Amino acid sequence: MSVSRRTLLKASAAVGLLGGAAAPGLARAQQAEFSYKYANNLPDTHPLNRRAREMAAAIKAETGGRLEIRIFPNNQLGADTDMLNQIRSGGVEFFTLSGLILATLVPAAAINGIGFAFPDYDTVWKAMDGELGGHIRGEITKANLVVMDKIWDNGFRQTTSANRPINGPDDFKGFKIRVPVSPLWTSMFKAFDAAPAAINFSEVYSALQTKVVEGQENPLVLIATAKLYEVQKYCALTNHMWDGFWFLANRRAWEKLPEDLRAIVANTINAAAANERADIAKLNQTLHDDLAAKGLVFNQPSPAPFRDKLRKAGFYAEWKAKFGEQTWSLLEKSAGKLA
Ligand code: X2X
Repeated sequence: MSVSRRTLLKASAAVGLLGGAAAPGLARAQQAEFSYKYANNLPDTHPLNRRAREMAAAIKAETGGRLEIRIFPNNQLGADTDMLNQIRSGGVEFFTLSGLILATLVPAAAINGIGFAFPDYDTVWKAMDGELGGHIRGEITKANLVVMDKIWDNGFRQTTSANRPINGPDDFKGFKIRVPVSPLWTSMFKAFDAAPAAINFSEVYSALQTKVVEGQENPLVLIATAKLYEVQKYCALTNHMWDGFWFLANRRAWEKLPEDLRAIVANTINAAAANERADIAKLNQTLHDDLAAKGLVFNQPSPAPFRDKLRKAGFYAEWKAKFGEQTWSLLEKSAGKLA
């Protein structure tokens, strides 16, 4: 029997098993030696997903079709806290997650979210591509996850609200604000005397629409791509923290890949991260005007009163003790003295 005839017979047997309708899936399974899932919580139109699609295509091409990465954006496979379980168990092979949410498993990964730590992007990238990021990745590795070198940008976070603008820390008093599911976030908004509610991103639009909460905080790129401006009126440019996404892999799935494939995957993912950072930098130049045109009312409060409020509430002292001397001093080394 010729090879092509044998292959054909095998293929038709498999089609029979799958009921015939799965022919495209079959072609894919035959083609790729490894078919891995990459899940994330962001809209399809966010630069992270645009660059991820490009990245997956490049990996497929450069591995000669041996590794296929299927992308599941927009919480299709569950909310962040579910996906964190899946990346640990191997239910998904790749996942991008905010360090602050990952902190439920790897406490040090929340360090970049300390309020008002970073004055600008230059300081962020020096820290996250340097010693501070290296330290965090070491802790993630100890928790038995694989992490790529370059963190992807989420951004400096801004505060939106439905009924009134946030001009200073006093406006946070009693403010019902959605925060991601993460102890640091809840702690910070409690220090502002706000009323934070921990809600996964998958539920944010509807929580704002149904007024379960009055406001939320996220970078402008997400306020735009997740269309949060449709259910919010005001946007205070609070820049209260910088947040990014670590590109994680399940360890067993990663170690199944031959070393030459791993090198291609890591290089391609890290290159995509660099492009995604540049996309967001570019978008940040126009998003203020774009969102204002869509009806969002902007204000730019001074950061000093917010920082003072956190200091007086004991926020910095509390988290310095929680993170410990090593992690905290690496933050201060790159971003300046805090507490
Ligand atoms: O949940 C959020 O607000 C988001 C999308 O910014 C994060 O993933 C932390």
